[in-house]
Amino acid sequence: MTNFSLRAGLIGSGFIGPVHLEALRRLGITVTTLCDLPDRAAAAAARLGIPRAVSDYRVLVRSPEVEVVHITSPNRFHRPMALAALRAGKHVVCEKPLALNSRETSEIVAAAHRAQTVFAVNYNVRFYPAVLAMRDLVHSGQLGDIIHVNGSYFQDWLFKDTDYNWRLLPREGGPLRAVADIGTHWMDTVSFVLGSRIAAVFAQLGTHHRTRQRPVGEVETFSRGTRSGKTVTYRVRNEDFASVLLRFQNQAHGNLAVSQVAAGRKNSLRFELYGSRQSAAWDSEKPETLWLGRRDEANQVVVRNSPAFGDGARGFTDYPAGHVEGFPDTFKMLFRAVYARAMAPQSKEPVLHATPEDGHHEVAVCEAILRSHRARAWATVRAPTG
Ligand code: SOE
Repeated sequence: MTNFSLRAGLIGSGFIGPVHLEALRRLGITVTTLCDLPDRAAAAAARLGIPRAVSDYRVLVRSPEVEVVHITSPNRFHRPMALAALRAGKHVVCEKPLALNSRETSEIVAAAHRAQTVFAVNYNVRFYPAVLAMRDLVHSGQLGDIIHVNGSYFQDWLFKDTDYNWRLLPREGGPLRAVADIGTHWMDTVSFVLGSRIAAVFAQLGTHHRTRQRPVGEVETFSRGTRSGKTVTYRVRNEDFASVLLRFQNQAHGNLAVSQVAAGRKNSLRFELYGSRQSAAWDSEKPETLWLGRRDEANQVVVRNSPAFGDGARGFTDYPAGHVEGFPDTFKMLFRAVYARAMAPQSKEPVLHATPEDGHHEVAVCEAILRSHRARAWATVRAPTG
């Protein structure tokens, strides 16, 4: 195991902050400082066993005890926090989507170039061994040319009109919700696997609950309860579900369905690649297996670390086959790659984590999706495509 001497600071202790913390601890990385709102920082730090609590992110990013800043706050804070961390010369791991719009994300891209530190957008799905294996199947030509891609990202934690979280408010999360929150995971993952970004989209957005009940007080992602039990009715201004047709730069065609009101689907990201030689499919709720489809031979379901799984995930799995690796392990693998890069900046290892440019591109795709929905027409993604 690598001995990482770099220390982390964590901004945000909601649903995803503790996931970062746990993965960092599994890697032996010390988290010295937690930043959260003044009324929760000290209690959250005590609960999570983090020695120092602050309520001003500028204090955290300037701290000499923090070399890597993890931003796990609501989306609207990503820009100022990322820019402050970069100005302080820190490495950054920022939650997705990178910021509220492509004007903000392009500022982050420019600042990251100036800072020359490591900056990762936390698209963790890239680091499932099966996703890395799929990528290898594509790049080695085993699937042939990719003709089309099909898939979905479905959840049900916003199924009821009483389900509530900051993501439902455009000023906190941005103009799109389901697409930005989970659709971008799918789009980033598939672009990563194909080695090709999304060039154009045709989208239709839908809102099942036109009004919802907002609790008085805050509610964390995936949690059910409200603190006071009291609610107020409010009008919903972003989508519960979406259907998107996609054209990738390599001309592959895609169709994606996104929903946060799909009863029974807890956190299911699924994609199927149909190539000119064979097909491959994966579902994040069955993370350890890949389906391989053939026209003239038997199809296969292959298990991680078995021969037919291939070599694509080498270095990114720690346990033998049958010892399931899943969601928390993807964070561990992503952070291991980030901290290794930060400690060896001259390394020639390929960069597998999402870069600021990738994060910028995903936000530009979201903007194209909104334009397409409004115009009822194909929309081109307006972002540098490098
Ligand atoms: C909520 O929809 C959420 O926590 C996302 O924000 C995460 O990125 C995803 O991994 C699980 O669902």
